[in-house]
Amino acid sequence: MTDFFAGIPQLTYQGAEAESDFAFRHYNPDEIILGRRMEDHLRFAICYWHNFAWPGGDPFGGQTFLRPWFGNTMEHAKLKADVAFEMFRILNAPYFCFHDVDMRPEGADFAENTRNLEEMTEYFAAKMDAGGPKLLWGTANLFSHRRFMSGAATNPDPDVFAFSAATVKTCMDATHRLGGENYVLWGGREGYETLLNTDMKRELDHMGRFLSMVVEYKHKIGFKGTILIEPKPQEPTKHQYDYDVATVFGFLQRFGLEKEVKVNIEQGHAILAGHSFEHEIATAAALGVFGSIDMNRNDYQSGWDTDQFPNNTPEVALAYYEILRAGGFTSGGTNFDAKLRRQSLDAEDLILAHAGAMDVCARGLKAAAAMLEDGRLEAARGTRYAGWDKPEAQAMLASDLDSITADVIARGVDPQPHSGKQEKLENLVNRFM
Ligand code: XUL
Ligand code: CO
Repeated sequence: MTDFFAGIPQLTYQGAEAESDFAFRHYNPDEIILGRRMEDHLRFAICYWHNFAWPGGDPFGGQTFLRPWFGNTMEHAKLKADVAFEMFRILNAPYFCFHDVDMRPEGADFAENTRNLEEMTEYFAAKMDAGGPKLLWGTANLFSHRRFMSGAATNPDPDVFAFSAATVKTCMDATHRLGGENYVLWGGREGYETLLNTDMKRELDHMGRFLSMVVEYKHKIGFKGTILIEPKPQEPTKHQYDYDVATVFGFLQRFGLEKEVKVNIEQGHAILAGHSFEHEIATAAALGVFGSIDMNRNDYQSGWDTDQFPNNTPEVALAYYEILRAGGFTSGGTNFDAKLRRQSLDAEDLILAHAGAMDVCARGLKAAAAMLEDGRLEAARGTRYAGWDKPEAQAMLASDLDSITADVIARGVDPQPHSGKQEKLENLVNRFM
């Protein structure tokens, strides 16, 4: 036990009228929603990086957080893990997620990185065996170290491709060892700053080959989890190749990987791409590649990836509505890829940020489930497309332009517009919030 969270109790569900700050008001893991426990619907994961590795910097200033585990030794890494697993327990979190660099000290070379990662993986495994949470996903940080400044798989230097591929192998091994249910690739610096120095065709080919190698390795080691790509349109590079869900799907199809790889959709990244979160989720569901979510929002005015905890129930409800319509999570879950604001210095801030976020998600899920059970939204959608249920409409899809034209003339087809009923539907949705 460390004393970092001294005095903070383990959080339990105490209902909306709870007095204490340290309580769940809406997140009730055992409550049954649409026949499934709330915990099994939401599948919350706590991220290692923003909570335990990020020092509180912004573009104008460095570290604001003073944490006893900041430092680049194995002792620091183990203290960090001790505190992290205490936080997982306080929050009753079923899952966590990590990058290699979050959990291990940086070594002098690849071999030392690997030794450090392997030792920390065993340290984590022991904590997980002793009742800790499960691993939702692992990933490699191929964007912070200066060697990755011009990309990883898309780097002009083949040695960086090699270093990146070898690093991903070790991270997949660690994820497999810890029973991870997914493995994520966010293309941190897979993109470019200027076309003047960039061979885009070559970079895209390399990125496709890299991903194919990841899938081949997954099968080789018998990893049963899902490989996920996390789209993002820009930041850090000006043009990120995995722009959004539709772009990633086109890329997967080009390399024949659309049945092997799914997407991890982050709310803030959707916003940066000019989409809503629910648009990205619905796109992935329609294309058969919906995997998991990073539930962290951006500031709507700043235009940056601010990684804030969710605090807007209606927004979250519309996202879970699309997830429920798609059948809910399978291997995926709700990862809070969210960080405190840099003035939130206290240990309790870490706990309260997650408690609030988990409650907001629980409220959103309950509203989404109620809308589905009510059925009026789906009925209105059904009515709008009812013409397509007729056999002649289905037959038209199997015919051709000549036959359709003949039919339009023969029947004197003269379509009359119908109201889309948007405001009526928005009013209906608001009754569930
Ligand atoms: C970056 C981001 C990452 C990925 C994992 O914007 O979201 O933290 O989730 O590398
Ligand atoms: Co993310």
